[in-house]
Amino acid sequence: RPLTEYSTITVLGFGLTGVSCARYLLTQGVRPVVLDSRTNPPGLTDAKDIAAQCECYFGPFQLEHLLQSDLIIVSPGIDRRDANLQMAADAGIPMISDIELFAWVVSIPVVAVTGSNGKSTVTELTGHILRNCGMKPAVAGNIGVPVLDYLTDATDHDCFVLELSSFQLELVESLKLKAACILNITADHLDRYDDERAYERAKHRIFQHTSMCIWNRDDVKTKPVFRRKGMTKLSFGTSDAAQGFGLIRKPEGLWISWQDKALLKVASLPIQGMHNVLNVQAAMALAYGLGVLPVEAARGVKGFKALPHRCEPVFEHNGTRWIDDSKATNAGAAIAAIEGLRPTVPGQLILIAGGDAKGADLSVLRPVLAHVDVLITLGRDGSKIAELKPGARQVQSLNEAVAYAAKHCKNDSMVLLSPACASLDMFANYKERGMKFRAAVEAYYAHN
Ligand code: UMA
Ligand code: ADP
Repeated sequence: RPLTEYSTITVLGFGLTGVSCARYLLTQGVRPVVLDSRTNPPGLTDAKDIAAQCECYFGPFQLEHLLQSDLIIVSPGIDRRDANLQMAADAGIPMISDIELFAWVVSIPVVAVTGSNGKSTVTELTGHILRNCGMKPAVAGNIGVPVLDYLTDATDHDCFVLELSSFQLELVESLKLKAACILNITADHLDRYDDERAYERAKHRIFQHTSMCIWNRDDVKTKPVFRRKGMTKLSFGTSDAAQGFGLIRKPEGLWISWQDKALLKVASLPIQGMHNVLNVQAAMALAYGLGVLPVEAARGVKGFKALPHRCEPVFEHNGTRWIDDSKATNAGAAIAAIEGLRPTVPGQLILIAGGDAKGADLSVLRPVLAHVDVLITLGRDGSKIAELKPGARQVQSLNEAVAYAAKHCKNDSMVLLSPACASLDMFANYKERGMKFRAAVEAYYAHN
């Protein structure tokens, strides 16, 4: 149904997604109604020109505005369990995400990745591989560039690589993907889901209409649960595998394999840790879904740089490395960082963790905390992590955490900020947390 045939399209939320939806609809000759439950949403400052062309209502959602709509485009940050949204859904008003709207109009091949951790790394790495193999990918989605922005800009691309969150996938019905990957599923966002199964189901929606379903043999929760005509499955993991991507040991070390043949030496990878080995396999698998042979993709990995705030070295003093892993916003990410980095630290491993746990059970951290020498916690749920290790130090600020860590590190130690929690209780976002960490370390050593 052409968009102009809807009488009222409502855009819910006026952040990055809402602004991109409104902008796109305006280019299609549709003047949307825009609602945001905050009186001064980000779009009002960042996209005044768009706001001026829409019918806007800011402040708590009014049911009458929702019921007047015949299509509602919901931003991912808005919980669909909101009572007004439930009533609109009960009234039969269709609700979609910006990704679904994109699916209605996109005309070039699309691949996508979801998972609890590693999505941004795999999305960027897939884009990097494809560019090195002569393609022109548009890299978009949860990574920070709304997908519709690429449809309004006159840009020259031959495929899309999308990072999709569970929130975006909840409201996707018809997205056809050449290949899609679920990297891993560990508990996250339990403040938005009734239970872990609901979160898993949202992730599995990525396989609905996918030609090549890519999953992780080390995490059975990622395995596609149904069969469909024309669908193929491809796996990756740390085991040796006759099909798909795996790992094989040679006298000179570990290699990533493809169909049992050594393809790429792990020691030559530009990103470290076993979690990143899996990320490289997943990115090569997605590129394969677009026709890039693994042997070409392996060459294309070269030159990729770790993204900021993901196990990023930010300072070194007397042989002690300070690592910013602020993007570790759930326990699974922090576990991967600790397990991946511990073998590289001859001295003490000092961990700074804590923040907003988003309702997650943090006790899953207990086994890896045994490999941490000094634990420093902060933030709303810091005490829940401190309880898991005798002798943990609870502090009030990042500056205090840095000063305590600096006093306790000896030569060849590592101080790792890998919070296992979201940042929103103390910072604007994980980027601000990471930048303030780096600034605090630099300031400490400038004065001591
Ligand atoms: N809003 C309401 N009521 C609410 C909640 C939000 O009106 O109850 C409004 C806010 O006032 C704000 C707007 O909705 O004006 C914000 O919308 P949003 O929270 O959906 O965020 P966007 O700015 O549209 O950014 C979203 C993603 N944000 C979330 O999913 C929370 C961005 O992912 C994504 O990059 C962007 O779309 C482009 O696709 C961020 C994220 O934190 C990075 N994602 C989560 C994660 O990675 O864990 C899922
Ligand atoms: P996402 O976009 O899913 O949040 P990122 O690539 O931004 O993923 O990485 C977030 C955090 O997750 C990083 O701090 C990193 O330590 C951890 N991580 C990255 N890849 C993986 C993986 N494959 N498995 C577990 N943890 C990972």
